[in-house]
Amino acid sequence: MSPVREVPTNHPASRAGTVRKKTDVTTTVGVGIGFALDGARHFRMPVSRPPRSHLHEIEQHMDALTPGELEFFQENGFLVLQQLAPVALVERLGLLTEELASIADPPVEYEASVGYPGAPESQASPGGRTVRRLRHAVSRHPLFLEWACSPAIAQRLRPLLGDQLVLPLAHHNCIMLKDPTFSSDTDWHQDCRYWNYERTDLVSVQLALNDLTATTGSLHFLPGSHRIDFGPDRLDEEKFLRLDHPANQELLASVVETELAAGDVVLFHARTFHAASRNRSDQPRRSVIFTYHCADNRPMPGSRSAASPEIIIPCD
Ligand SMILES: O=C(O)CCC(=O)C(=O)O
Repeated sequence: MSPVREVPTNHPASRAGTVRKKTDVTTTVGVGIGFALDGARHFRMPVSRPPRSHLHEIEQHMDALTPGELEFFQENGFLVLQQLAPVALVERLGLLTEELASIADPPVEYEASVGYPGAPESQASPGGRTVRRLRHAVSRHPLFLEWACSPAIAQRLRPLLGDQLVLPLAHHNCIMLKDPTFSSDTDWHQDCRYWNYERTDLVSVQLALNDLTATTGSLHFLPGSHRIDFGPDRLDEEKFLRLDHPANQELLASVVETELAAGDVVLFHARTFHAASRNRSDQPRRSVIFTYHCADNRPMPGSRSAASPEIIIPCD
């Protein structure tokens, strides 16, 4: 198992991400500077507006979770934080997202690849090249890295996960697009179903870049499901929660639908069952999502979770 180099509290690399590579070589990446994680892959970064730091704005939002918020998350496995991201940052990420969506450099995930309800049947069908996720968000523009490593997020995750946070690049790390014409419903699932860590304790942070509503596509959660052990019979062969299983009925009846405005964030545990509805509006729906774990919760060697570098979040 590879050792993690700890970034001490008050390390001068504060406000910078530190990349943990498979080779155990740890390098510091200045936030605000474009970089390629993989020498073979160079994303076309939008150049119409120069990178501009929003850290001073993010720092104004550095409060930790309140005891009530902490208790809510521990009990329910998700938590909405309204207006966590500064308006200027959200607007800029939104503009970047539109540019990046129009470029749609790989790696991307197409609606047609997931085969979820509502998705085009194949890439040859009408709408078949509709992109659902722009993967590797942090490599597409440094502002996504800046947000992902920001104290606004870290301060809130430390009480949930531990002090030394790590941002895996293998999972989430994507801009989620939901097209008004071609989009899909995501059935009930746990994000940890195909992730491989010593423990399933990861927390994801999804930032709404515009409104995520019942019309544009809302996120639904099954409260407390992160604390339940689900036998394999309660899941289908793709590990979605079975809607027809008697043991799932009470939980399914407890569904909570969230609606997010631009700048709102939802935190959710990797074991929390969640689902999302398709976009039935005439506007694109945009969000960005990252996941985090504690440095002592390592990806399993040889797994997809261990196949990409990870970024050590600087301690404040
Ligand atoms: O549509 C969303 O915002 C979330 C979808 C989701 O849960 C997933 O793709 O894993």
